[in-house]
Amino acid sequence: MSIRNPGVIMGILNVTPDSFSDGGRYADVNAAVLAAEAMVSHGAQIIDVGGESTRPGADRIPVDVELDRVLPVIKELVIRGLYVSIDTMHAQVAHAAVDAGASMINDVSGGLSDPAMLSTAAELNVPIILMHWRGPSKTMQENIAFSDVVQEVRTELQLQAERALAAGINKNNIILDPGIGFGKTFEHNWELLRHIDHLQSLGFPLLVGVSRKRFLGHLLADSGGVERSEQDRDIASAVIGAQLLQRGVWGVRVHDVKATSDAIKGLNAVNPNPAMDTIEIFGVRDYGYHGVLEHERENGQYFSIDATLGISIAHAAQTDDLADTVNYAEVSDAIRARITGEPVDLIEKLAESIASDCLKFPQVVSVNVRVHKPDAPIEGDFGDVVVSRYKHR
Ligand code: PMM
Repeated sequence: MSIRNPGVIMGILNVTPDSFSDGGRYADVNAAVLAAEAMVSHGAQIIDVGGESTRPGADRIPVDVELDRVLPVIKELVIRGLYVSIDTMHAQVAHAAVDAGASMINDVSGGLSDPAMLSTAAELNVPIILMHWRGPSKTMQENIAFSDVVQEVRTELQLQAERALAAGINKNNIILDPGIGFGKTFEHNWELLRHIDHLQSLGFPLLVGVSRKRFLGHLLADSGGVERSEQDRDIASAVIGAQLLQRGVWGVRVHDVKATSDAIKGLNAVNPNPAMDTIEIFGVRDYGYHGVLEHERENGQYFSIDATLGISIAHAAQTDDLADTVNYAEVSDAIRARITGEPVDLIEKLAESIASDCLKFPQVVSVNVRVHKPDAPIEGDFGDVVVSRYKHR
């Protein structure tokens, strides 16, 4: 798991008796482990373990209670090789969780609740999610005041990231989150989701959590105005999550991993070319021995490749760091290696192999490869023959 790779599904594992939507379900360790394994089998790359409820109105709990809830579960998940994040506002819990094998910290207060959180994350040198937060769950839905929610959340997230950097956290370890449902009205949540690109332009990976939140209950209310129950909000959660991923957010935090994975697959199938940034490499040319005819195999010919890589360049555009994008020289080397490598009969097969190689670059989400064979054995006057192959993750 690298935080440079987008398209992450984070599965929620709340081990709290009173959590917002699944509280009490995973009270025993075995049930929690089974639920986590099922989420991973459905496509979750991260399991987010939380021991303190953050639902509106929730009271804080002591550190020792939180530790008793999360540590036994984290240990079991880590033994099974799962990538675990600890959802906590307590630096002490974050520390103990990472000592127990957790790989990431998720702080819904963005480091504002516990003054030791940012320095702890810096010392532990693990990725940290900094969520937009203006105050504790107990009172967060009182006195909500934004005049321009998108701009204000953006500015405050930037400030949170700057504080994290000042505390010594590596910039490559920072993930931001708009904090959907935290101190925001339903309309604020929708505004943030509609303008998610504006938050992405901060140049940090963005995690978004809409799953089962109350604004969806309100959206899906029945004709009498009765809100849809929490457990019955998964379809809307999955569709919104999939669309956010297609728009290039780094990750989504969800309860129903299977529904989200299915929604992404469906969306990618009908819309394989979402409006996204691209890097295009044209005319990578070399000599190869592919073809069905004997003379093609013996004498060889030139092949020329174009590749359009679908990739979000927002992060690299801000950081100016080659590590945040694709090194096109390396892509072109990989393409050349295929042209000059093991001969195959069909350029369809060559296109397929090159497309698969391009998708091995972690930031590449989709690729369109065009294989040109200008010297193909075609009678008469002709210019070129081209086979094009599209593939996505
Ligand atoms: N939401 C909840 C809890 N933790 N963490 C992040 N980073 N982002 C969120 O949106 C978020 C969170 C509340 O939902 P839950 O009670 O269902 O976990």
